[in-house]
Amino acid sequence: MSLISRGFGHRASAATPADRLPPGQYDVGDAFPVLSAGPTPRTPLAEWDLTVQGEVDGVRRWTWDEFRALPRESVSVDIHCVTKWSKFGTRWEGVAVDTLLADLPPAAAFVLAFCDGGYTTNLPLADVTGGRAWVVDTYEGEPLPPEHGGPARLLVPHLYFWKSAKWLRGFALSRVDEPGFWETFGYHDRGDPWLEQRYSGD
Ligand SMILES: Nc1nc2c(c(=O)[nH]1)N[C@H]1C(S)=C(S)[C@@H](COP(=O)(O)O)O[C@H]1N2
Ligand SMILES: [Mo]
Repeated sequence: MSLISRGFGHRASAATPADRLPPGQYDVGDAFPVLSAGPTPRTPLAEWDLTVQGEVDGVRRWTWDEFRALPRESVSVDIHCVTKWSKFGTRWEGVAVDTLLADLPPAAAFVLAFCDGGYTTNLPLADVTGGRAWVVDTYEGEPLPPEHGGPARLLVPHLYFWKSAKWLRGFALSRVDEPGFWETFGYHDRGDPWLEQRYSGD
């Protein structure tokens, strides 16, 4: 039960913060907390690449310049961290995951996102396709800062923010769902903030 009646928010506009805050979350306002399980990696762009591998024919690979030349999208989205902060209207630019996974054989149902530094997170293919996930390199019009995942991170705003892997280096496609870093430590396999899927069993 919320202390603010849902009706109150409807006076000003159709989409108010009261409507946009998933259960158990609070609005962090202008702050943008940094949550990293380890040190911030600093891979030079000349050594950076993004790959799609696993159950695909060969490996798809983009250098930084090739990645930057792909069709780009701008998105403004709300993000929700499992530690209960939410941030409204964050603006990002990057490449839709649909673009990276276009024309793949449809055998694989899951992806494991992998990163510099060793972090991983698992997602159903359906959660990173259909215009719902991006690999972003720009935040609020500026290059994505290293502490927030620069040069490039995954952005999957409809799931808790631990699924938005920082320092992304690629996707491993698989027929089987293999838990990533936090999922191995008891976080929920999918992490839908509207269903409060914080921990395994929620
Ligand atoms: N590579 C990597 N990605 C990561 C993490 C991490 O520790 N390493 N932390 C995750 C968690 S738990 C959250 S809440 C968000 C935090 O992103 P931010 O630091 O930009 O707020 O990144 C996610 N992606
Ligand atoms: Mo998190």
